[in-house]
Amino acid sequence: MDRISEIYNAVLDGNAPATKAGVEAALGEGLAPEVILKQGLIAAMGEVGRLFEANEYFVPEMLVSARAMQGGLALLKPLLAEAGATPAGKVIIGTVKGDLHDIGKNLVAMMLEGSGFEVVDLGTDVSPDKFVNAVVEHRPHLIGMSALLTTTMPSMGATVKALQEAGLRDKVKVMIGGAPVTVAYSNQIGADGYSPDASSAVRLAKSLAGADCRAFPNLEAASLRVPHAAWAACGWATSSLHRHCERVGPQRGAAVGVQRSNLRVGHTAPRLLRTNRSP
Ligand code: B1M
Repeated sequence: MDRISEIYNAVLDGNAPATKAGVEAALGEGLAPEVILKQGLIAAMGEVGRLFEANEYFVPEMLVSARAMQGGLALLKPLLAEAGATPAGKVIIGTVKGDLHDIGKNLVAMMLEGSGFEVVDLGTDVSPDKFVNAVVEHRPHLIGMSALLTTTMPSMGATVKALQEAGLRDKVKVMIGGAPVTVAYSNQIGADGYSPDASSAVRLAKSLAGADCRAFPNLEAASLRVPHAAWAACGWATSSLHRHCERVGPQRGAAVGVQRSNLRVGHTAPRLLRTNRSP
């Protein structure tokens, strides 16, 4: 088995020592850090996400894989920084004010990191002001907020408002998640998207961070008008779709093979996302 496959399998198995040893050996053999990252760690975390969505992996498996990946990533980070590798995007993430639950947020952060994002984790009990200050300081593509308590969810809305008041709302995308959070709530507070779990959070973050219509390049605007319920069922805030449609405009003839009737079926939309995304 070649070194990259060894690393890939070690992450899939959640085997942290083997992941670390594989990365060390690969570096010793002169493999480029970016190749190890993309073909080993990131590819494996993509597969972990797929297995999670197929109900073959559950939260514990995803956690151990993410931890294994982080061990390997820690070895690569300084080398990637030296080589000036471009991250998929920068995300600021935190659990909102008054809320100390961080297991889900940490998992989302690890999955994002495993997908090539630079993640600034503000921790728990993060106030709207702290999010705003972090946006000023770090200039991220995205803010990710997590809430596990119904009583702390309003802090998500307060943060969106604080971003507006600071004149920063247009400069950063906002995604939210956590057990009590819903797509309806995301729409209500004007967030750009909601995702129900860590693996779909990665997909959402990639699309939002693209900021250039990468999410729906091949869907004609007319199709997008039909399936909002379907997209919403898959965790997309319809407000963000509306904004997106306005930007994209009609892209005629591009929805090759896409049946509008398919779009009414809840989970067809993410598949379209994958198949239609630009490389
Ligand atoms: Co708390 N707690 N807790 N708790 N706790 C819940 C959330 C609760 C549902 C339990 C219950 O009553 N059945 C309940 C909330 C009720 C409600 O508001 N509706 C509750 C309560 C009431 C409380 C306290 C108020 C209890 C008390 O003191 N009286 C208190 C509050 C403290 C505070 O935050 N101020 C409290 C305290 C705690 C502990 C400290 C003991 C501990 C937290 C430890 C920690 O996080 N470090 C804890 C725990 C562990 C839980 C439960 C049991 C598990 C939460 C968890 O980690 N789930 C929880 C009951 C439950 O959920 N069964 C409960 C696993 C995790 C992987 O899932 O966090 O949902 P989750 O994350 C998922 C998705 O939601 C999503 O992806 C993740 C991975 O798939 N996701 C995102 C999460 N964030 C996302 C962000 C995104 C996208 C997706 O984009 C940015």
